[in-house]
Amino acid sequence: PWACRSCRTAIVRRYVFQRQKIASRTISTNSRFFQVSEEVSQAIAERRPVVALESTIYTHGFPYPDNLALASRLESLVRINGGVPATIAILDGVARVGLGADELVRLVSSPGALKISRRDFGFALGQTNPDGKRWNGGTTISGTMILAHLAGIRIFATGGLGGVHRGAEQTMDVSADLTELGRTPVTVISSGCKSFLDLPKTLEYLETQGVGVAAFADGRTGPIDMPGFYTRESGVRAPKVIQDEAEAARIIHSHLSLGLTSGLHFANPIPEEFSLPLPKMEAAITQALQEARAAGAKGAAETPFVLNKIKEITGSTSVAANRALVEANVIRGTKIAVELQKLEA
Ligand code: PSU
Ligand code: MN
Repeated sequence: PWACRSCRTAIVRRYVFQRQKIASRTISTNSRFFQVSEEVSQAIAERRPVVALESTIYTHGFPYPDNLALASRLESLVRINGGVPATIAILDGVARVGLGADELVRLVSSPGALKISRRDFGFALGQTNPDGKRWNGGTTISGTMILAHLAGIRIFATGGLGGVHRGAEQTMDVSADLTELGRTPVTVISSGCKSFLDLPKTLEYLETQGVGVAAFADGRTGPIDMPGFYTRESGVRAPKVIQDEAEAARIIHSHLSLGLTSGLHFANPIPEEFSLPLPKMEAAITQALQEARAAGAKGAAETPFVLNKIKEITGSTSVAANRALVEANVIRGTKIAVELQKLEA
C-alpha cells in the first residue's frame, strides 16, 4: 500500500516529529492545577531516583492516624534507600506531586476526601465541595500514574493493584488501573491483586493492554506464581520472572528506550513472615463480597468497601500484613529507581 520510498520516509519523519512534539509538550509544574514540590522538581532535574507513592491507600485504606504513620514511614523508607519520595494527591483542588509534612497531615486527616482515578481530575480540580471549599483527594494507582508521568517520574511503589472484578462478564467492572497501565509509561511495583478480584482475567486484560507483567522470584526457584497480595502464591503462574532490582531496571530501561507508551507491573510477594493462610483469606473475601452485594456497594465504592470488610473480618493480622507488604514494595521500588538511574547516567 506504500506509494514510494520517499513518501514512506516522509510519513515516518512526520510521525517521529509528532511524537517528539508530544513528548516535549510540557505542562507547567507550578500552576493553579498542577504543582510539583521544590524537592521533587530538583531531584528530577538532577536525575536522582524519585519514587511515586499513592494516597488512596491513606484516604480510603488505612484509618487516621495509622495512615499518617504509614505515610511518613514510606517516605523515610524511600530516603533511607537512596531515593526521593513523591507522595501524590489532590490538595485544595490542586494536583500535587510531593507533599510537605503539614500537607500530608491535612490530606490523611481530611474527612470527605475523594478517590481520584483518571476520570475524576476535572471534577476534583474544577468543582468545590458542599461547603464551597476546594476538594482534597487520594489518587488511586491510575490517578497517581498520570501525575507521576506528568512530573517525569518512572517508578511507583504501592500495596495492591486494582483488577478485573469477579463477575466482570456481567458488571464490566474493570479497574481503571489496568487501562492506565496500558497508556502511561510508569512502572508499578505492588503485591499483585487481592483475590476478591479475578486474577486470570486481570492478566488477560493487561496482556491486551500491552502491559509487561512479572513477579520477583525473591529466593524461589522453578515456576513462580503471581503473588496474591496477602499470600505469596495464588495458583496463577506469573508471565515473567525477575531475579533482582538490577534486572528490573534493565527491563524498564529497554522498554522506555523504544519509546513505548505503556507501563509495566512488577509484583513483589509479601514477606514470608507476614503472609496469611490462603483458606482463611478466601473465607474472609467470600463474606466481604456477599456483604458488598447486600449493601449495594458498586463501581468506585466497591473496592474500598471490600477492603474495609476484609479488615473487619480478619482484624489486625491483615492490617499488619498490608503494612509490611507496602513497606517491602517501597524498598524494592526505590532500589529499582537507584539501579535505573545508573543505567541512564
Ligand atoms: N487494592 C488494594 N489496596 C488498595 C487499592 C486496591 O489491595 O488500596 C486501591 C488502589 O488505590 C487502587 C484502587 O488503585 O484501590 C483501585 O480501585 P478500583 O478497583 O475502584 O479501580
Ligand atoms: Mn471499579
